[in-house]
Amino acid sequence: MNRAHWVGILSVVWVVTLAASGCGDGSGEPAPQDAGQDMAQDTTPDMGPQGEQACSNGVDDDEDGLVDCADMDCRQADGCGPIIFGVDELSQGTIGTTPGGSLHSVDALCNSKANEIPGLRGGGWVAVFGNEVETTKERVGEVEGPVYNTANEVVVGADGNLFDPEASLEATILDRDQQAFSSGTYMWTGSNADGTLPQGDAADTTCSGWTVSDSGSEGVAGDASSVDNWLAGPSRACNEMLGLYCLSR
Ligand SMILES: [Ca+2]
Ligand SMILES: [Ca+2]
Repeated sequence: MNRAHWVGILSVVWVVTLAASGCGDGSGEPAPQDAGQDMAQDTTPDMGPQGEQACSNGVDDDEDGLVDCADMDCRQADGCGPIIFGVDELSQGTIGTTPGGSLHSVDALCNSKANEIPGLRGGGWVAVFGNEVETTKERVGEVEGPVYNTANEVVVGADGNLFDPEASLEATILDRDQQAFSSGTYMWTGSNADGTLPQGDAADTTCSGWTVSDSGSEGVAGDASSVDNWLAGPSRACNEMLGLYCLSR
């Protein structure tokens, strides 16, 4: 076998090896000069992993400038604090439907609304909302900060409490599309700023326990555009279509 034969055989072996590795096109044409370089680049890891890999390691894993809970990737991760959002124009004052009844159907509504937000999951959401059977705070429980809005902005700081009547929110509560509510958008709450039930007749504070939708009755609502009156805003007529705040627990 002469030298020309050996060169021919080695060339065939080289092309077949490249084709088997997925790098050549298998056409028998010589692979481009930079084929080996491209293969090396394909197997080089990206600069950072996809998304924040660990939400409590103090490291910006994906190098996007946002560490742990501050990174949107960590929304709803264990230890990253609850999220609150608002949904407007959901119901007249008849949310409770049953006199003195449970408000769990309202929580189910929050769970279904949360499921519609990309990146969030339903399950464990509660409406920030109360009646004479269960006050808002009894239903929702203690909510220590940090609490985040849907844009992952801190609404209640790490040292704060959602039901602190003296404190303003650090950022407004947003809708499911991370947009602020316009002035004059209200959410039914039936709550004082500290989560307790407002004083007075239920017909004037909770649309009679959230069972009536007449213009002569009223329910306490929060001003969704406000950082101060977001929970305990003005009473609104029970025939208005207002929304709810939903909180992940
Ligand atoms: Ca990050
Ligand atoms: Ca991290």
